Amino acid sequence: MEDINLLNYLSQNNIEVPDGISLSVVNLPSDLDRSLQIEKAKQENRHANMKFTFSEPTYSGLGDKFEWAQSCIIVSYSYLKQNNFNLGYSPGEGSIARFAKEDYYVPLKKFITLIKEHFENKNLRTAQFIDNPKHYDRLFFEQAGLGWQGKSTMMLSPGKGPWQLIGNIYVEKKFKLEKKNDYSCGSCNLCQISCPTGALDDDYVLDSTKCISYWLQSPDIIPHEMRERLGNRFYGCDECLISCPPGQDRKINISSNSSVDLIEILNTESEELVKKYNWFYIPKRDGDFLKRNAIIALANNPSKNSKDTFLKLLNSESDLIRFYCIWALWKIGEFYLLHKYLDIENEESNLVLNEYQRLNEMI
Ligand code: B12
Ligand code: SF4
Ligand code: SF4
Repeated sequence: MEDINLLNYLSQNNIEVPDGISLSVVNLPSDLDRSLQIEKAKQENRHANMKFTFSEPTYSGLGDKFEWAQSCIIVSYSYLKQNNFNLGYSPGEGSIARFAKEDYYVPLKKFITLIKEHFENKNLRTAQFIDNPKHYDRLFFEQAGLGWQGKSTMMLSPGKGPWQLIGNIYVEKKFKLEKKNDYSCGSCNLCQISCPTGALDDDYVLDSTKCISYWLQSPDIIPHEMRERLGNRFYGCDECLISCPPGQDRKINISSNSSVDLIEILNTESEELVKKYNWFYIPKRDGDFLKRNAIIALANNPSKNSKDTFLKLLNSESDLIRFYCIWALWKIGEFYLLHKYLDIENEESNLVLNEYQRLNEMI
């Protein structure tokens, strides 16, 4: 029987493609393998010790994972059309990158599950991967004709730009392939110029040790120079996406409420924060790391109540919170208050004491 086009197949089987979802397919075996590049990023420590796909590059980067799989369907969800840009922040406001404003993986998972159930009902094998450490999700995107990998390392599509999340499902069925267009960034380098930290200085390569998005989800101590560069970002970073021309056909709304109240976050219990932002990647599922992000963001974009908030948090039981509050008070020029408010004599944490001494020597 002749292979059928994927979209026609879905339509014949009454599977409707929801708004925002794009999909295409590659037939397998593909000979596609990104293991070496992922391993290289690891060797050069550009992976910043992250686990994810770096744990086992020879598997995560491999296209031909299953001998039974005849194709892989690549599904992308374009999340920005339900969103607005927010270019202006008031004092005390933090930002959340657009991909995390809500759990945009839900529509992607729902559609991929629908496809999975369809094939399984026909006794055909499937394997799905959505933001899974065992699969490099960008692997087939270009080959499937959905777009291209940009200098920001983001997968881009005409009209949608980088504002899309990607999932993959391997299936035991072949499809007719679509014509593939030859896209590229050309001489554009706006993402590289826009990146606040130089993390994209080499074309098509990201240095995660310099990436704000990485630091906001890292359990490690954020270096001083990086803390300032985080600006008012509370989770994620969008600079290399906002600057990308293929994704510019979007509504701009300067006064949209796509920001968070940082003091409100700092007044919320850490456990509550983990529940509230349950789709975020939070190290050790410990909400203190979200508070850390909020302290840094508030120090970089202070409001009139910031000082009192930081002073109150000096009584926190968490070393991490006291540690970052010391820096925050230094950043907003109120370090001298620590002599009065921080119980240095009885401070047991070396982390806190070292930070205090280090900043004390700097003023
Ligand atoms: C680890 C990870 C991160 C890390 C590292 C990101 C990175 N670029 O590797 C951090 C925390 C920094 C991160 C940040 C973000 N992430 Co992330 N992340 C992942 C994850 C889990 C693994 C990525 C991975 O394997 N990287 C390994 C490195 C080596 O791959 P790479 O950077 O793509 O490098 C390739 C190129 O350098 C290429 N290459 C080398 N030389 C050359 C030369 C040429 C000419 C070309 C064309 C290519 C090329 O080879 C490498 C391998 O293919 C995936 C989910 C998954 N399971 O795949 C999501 C994923 C990549 N993230 C995603 C998103 C949305 C983001 C953010 C936008 C979130 C935000 N707003 O803050 C940022 C974007 C930062 C950026 N510019 O990439 C999406 C991206 C979707 C898309 N349109 O591409 C993914 C696919 C999740 C998903 N399922 O949708 N992320
Ligand atoms: S997410 Fe931010 S810090 Fe990371 S590469 Fe993009 S612009 Fe640079
Ligand atoms: S900003 Fe320009 S160079 Fe960077 S990914 Fe987008 S099109 Fe490519």
